[in-house]
Amino acid sequence: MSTLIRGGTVVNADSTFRADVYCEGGNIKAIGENLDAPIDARVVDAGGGYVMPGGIDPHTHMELPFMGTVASEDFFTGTAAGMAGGNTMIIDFVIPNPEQGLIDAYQQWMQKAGKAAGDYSFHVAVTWWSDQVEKEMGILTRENGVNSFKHFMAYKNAIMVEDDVLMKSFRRCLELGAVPTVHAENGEVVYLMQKALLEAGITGPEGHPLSRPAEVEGEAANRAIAIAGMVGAPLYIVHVSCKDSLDAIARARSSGQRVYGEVLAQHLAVDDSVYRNKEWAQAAGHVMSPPFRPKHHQDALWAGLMNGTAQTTATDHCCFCEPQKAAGRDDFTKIPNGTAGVEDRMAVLWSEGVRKGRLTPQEFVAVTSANCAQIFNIYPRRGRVAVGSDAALVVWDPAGTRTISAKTHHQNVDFNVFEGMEVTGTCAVTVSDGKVVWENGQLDVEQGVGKYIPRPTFPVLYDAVQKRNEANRPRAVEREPSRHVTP
Ligand code: URQ
Ligand code: ZN
Ligand code: ZN
Repeated sequence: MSTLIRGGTVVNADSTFRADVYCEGGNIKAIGENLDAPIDARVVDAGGGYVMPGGIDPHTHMELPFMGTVASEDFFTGTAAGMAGGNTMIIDFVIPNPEQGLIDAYQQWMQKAGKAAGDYSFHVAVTWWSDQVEKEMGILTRENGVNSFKHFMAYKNAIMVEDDVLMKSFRRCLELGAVPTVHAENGEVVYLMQKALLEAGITGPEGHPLSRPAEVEGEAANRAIAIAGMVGAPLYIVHVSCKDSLDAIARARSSGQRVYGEVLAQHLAVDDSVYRNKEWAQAAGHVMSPPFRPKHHQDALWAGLMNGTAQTTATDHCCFCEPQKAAGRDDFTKIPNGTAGVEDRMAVLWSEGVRKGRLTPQEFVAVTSANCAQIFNIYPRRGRVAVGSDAALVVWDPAGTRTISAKTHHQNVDFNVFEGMEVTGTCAVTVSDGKVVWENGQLDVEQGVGKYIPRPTFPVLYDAVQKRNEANRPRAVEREPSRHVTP
């Protein structure tokens, strides 16, 4: 299988140049002007569009069992929908039940992902702590290509972990050369605020954002940053939704602490007015955590992406159809949390980012693909159009337009938070593993051809950090033996 993408302009995070791109056997074999190709090569006319690295969505939850139900998107439909929007890899989450072995859960999720049409990798969540967890984190990094471990500071009485587990697990991540990541919301405070709101008779979706204001996220972000700083481990904060968390990240980064921020496309484009919609299903359809925020937080998030406080964009694609959301008809705390986005992230980032002068095309590549590949150590295999890199590419039509709708999207869910949004900037062609899987508005995908992408650990950086920790380790003061004689 060989594919020649002709007549495009290559855009990487650090360069833009006119060139054809020739792919063979799943890799990029040649990049240059007026390339020839074998007679049987598939020739794609880029039509002057941008040839960019395929998007990497570092935060999805396909088929997630959660809040008494299972997310409606599976690994086949979810990776396919992503490729319709230019996303050629997801990093999903293995989320063990408390007391469930991490390796047992990893095998469960690998089995589910076997149907994927597009490529995938996994963060593994630490939802409890024991010697077994500590041991299995090591096995997963050494044998299964896992280099990131997730910690939920929210969802009390479910998958939330306390500060002691954060400290132990962050230490273990440092030892292993793995990146600890957190869902930063103070789960104890959320739990109390939920109870108070229900007791006050607020049972509708408008209660959801009231139970988890920005302060709840900012406090947890600060706490996770402080613990990671004491351990000397890097930290990646997922779905940063507010200025409070961004400010915490900016403070940490300005002091030289290695903290990364991820921003969801949804939080960049939708604000908290959606929860005041009189139609219950419309308000409930937007219930996700962290919740949509007052508009000024969107400006802060865009500023964070533009000034480098936040490095990646994602979607936290976690879908529940209206009948599933209805579980919380009389109690907002029972509305399964999550929204869709894997198909629309890149168009929203281009339309709201590049077209409105917030991001350059190169910065678009950085925040949709290259930065994620670097943070999770698969660059330049992914995140770059280069000879030797994977043939996971998009041909982007900067002038293309479409209206986002659940009626036309490829995601397996009956709701879309971007409903009715007219975007400029569309994915014209997607190439995955060197094969054209999206062109002329048609998917050409196959169940099970998606590949697991292992992610190596970071030994060099971590060894240096551990040496620095050792040098700075507090030591007991040498004192003269005490002279007083005990009576
Ligand atoms: O918290 C998450 O990331 C998962 C459970 C998806 N749900 C959500 O509301 N973000
Ligand atoms: Zn989360
Ligand atoms: Zn999530």
